[in-house]
Amino acid sequence: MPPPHYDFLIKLLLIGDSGVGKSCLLLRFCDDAWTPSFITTIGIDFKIRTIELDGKRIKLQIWDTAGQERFRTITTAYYRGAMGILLVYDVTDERSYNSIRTWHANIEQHASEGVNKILIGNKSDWTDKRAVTETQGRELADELGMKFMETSAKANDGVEEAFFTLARDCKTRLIDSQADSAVSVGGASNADGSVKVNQPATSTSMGCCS
Ligand SMILES: Nc1nc2c(ncn2[C@@H]2O[C@H](COP(=O)(O)OP(=O)(O)OP(=O)(O)O)[C@@H](O)[C@H]2O)c(=O)[nH]1
Ligand SMILES: [Mg+2]
Repeated sequence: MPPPHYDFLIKLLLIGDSGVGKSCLLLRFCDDAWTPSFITTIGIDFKIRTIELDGKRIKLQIWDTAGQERFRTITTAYYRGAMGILLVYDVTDERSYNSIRTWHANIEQHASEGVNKILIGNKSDWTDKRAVTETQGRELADELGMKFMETSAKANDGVEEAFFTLARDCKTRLIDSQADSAVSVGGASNADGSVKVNQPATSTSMGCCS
């Protein structure tokens, strides 16, 4: 079998109210593209982008969920496999900001223990319609124990940083710590020397399936 074109696979998940810009963030990050038209996501979708972190090729499989309530059963099923979650609100829509606590509670209930999270305030370019300040975003993130970043999928502002920050946090938690323990038990890694974390649903380190 030919070797894979990456060292590690990390699964990320985008959640938040409908219309906050989850699909646009994904389109920007994976395809460096932008569309002003709103095509609401039906159920779930995903895109792939391979990035380099600390000299390792990390394949990011990013799941984009539908914000609409009617898809909640389907989308919630994807929480468990996520290693990192982006909780997105729209800085021009206070209601989407107020929903973050509910989204966070859903993560607590359905995602794997210790999953990495980041709070994203999107549409930062839309200054004359802003309804949520950066300080409010930061305070909520602090309260919920998450990192925080404002982004604009439209202006391509902060998008790379947001995904890279979350990917790096996941890598540190899942891969570097596993590599450490593999070394400590005598190098229990793959034949090529890498440690692949691509089965979160069965990994005990993800604390799931109990
Ligand atoms: N001004 C501005 N508009 C944005 C930005 N990101 C997304 N939008 C617009 O917001 C609308 C909704 O974007 P989507 O990415 O489809 O929203 P979503 O969160 O995926 O919505 P669901 O799939 O229904 O959950 C679209 O009309 C986008 O063009 C942004 O950074 N700035
Ligand atoms: Mg969408």
